[in-house]
Amino acid sequence: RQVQHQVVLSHRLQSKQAMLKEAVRTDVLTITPWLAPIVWEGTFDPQVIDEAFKSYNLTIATTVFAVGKYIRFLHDFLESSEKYFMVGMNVHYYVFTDMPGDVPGNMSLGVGRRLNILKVPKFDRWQEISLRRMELIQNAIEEYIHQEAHYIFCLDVDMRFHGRVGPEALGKLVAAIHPWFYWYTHNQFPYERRSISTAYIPLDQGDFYYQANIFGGAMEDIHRLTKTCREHLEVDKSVGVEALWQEESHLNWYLLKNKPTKLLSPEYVWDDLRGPGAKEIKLVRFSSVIKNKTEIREN
Ligand code: 5GW
Ligand code: MN
Repeated sequence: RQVQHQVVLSHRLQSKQAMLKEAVRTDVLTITPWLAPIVWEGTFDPQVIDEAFKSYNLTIATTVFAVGKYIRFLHDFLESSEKYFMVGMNVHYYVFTDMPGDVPGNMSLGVGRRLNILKVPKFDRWQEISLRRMELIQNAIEEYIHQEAHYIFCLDVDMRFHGRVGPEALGKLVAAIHPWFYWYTHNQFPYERRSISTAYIPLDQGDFYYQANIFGGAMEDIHRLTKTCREHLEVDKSVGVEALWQEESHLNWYLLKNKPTKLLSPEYVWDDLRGPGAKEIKLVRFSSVIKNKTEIREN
């Protein structure tokens, strides 16, 4: 006993990994039943992560839609992203907008970071945007993003970064746990429950409820995800069905059938409407700003 204890102690002093063991979270789930890590503050060492990724010199593509009045969110989104998102890495933003002239031109971007503007039509119906987002991302991956980046993240624009989102978030297929539903059981998740929809998930199935505000991964994986969701959105449209939470419902279907290799805790997709309250949230990294939905969604 005594000897063993000493071995453990000296090992702890020598190894950073062993020290991390001390910090591992016990108040939340940190690994899925299929052995994908769930990233929470305290489950990784930011310096070790940064060091580990440095030599790969990775490029991360980041898509964000700013159509119509949503262009007003872009400045704060980009400004906060430059402060906290994949700092020290190459980041290529792809801003999809109907108003290229209104994209803030005075943003100063870090070394290795670029902003590309892609013009899209102004959609008449708001349903159109959720229908077209997956398609436009799929096409952009096929046309140029696939050669320009190793990983891709797809983000909502009505968001702001408040804390580090670094390479600890990288993986083959990455999704974030919705900040409103993480204590719910799968039968309570707002999945699409009508079997007529391609996003249908029966009451007895489900792992997590993911929020569509942030998802990402390796290029081929996100290409397949956007292609499948786009096809399903179109099939639904052709029979006059719209899933409960549009592309989020289809994303949840896809991730049930194709398990993500890494999950981001709600630290990575918080909602300002929830306030800072929850004690398991040690650090809000990225969160939805409060918006007047009625005002911003009228043409
Ligand atoms: C407009 C009307 C209804 C719903 C969405 C839109 C809309 C969304 C739009 O007019 N312009 C636009 O650029 N978007 C993009 O879709 C933004 O990137 C936005 O962050 C994303 C998702 O729409 P949200 O943020 O309104 O959805 P929630 O579920 O986060 O509130
Ligand atoms: Mn949003």
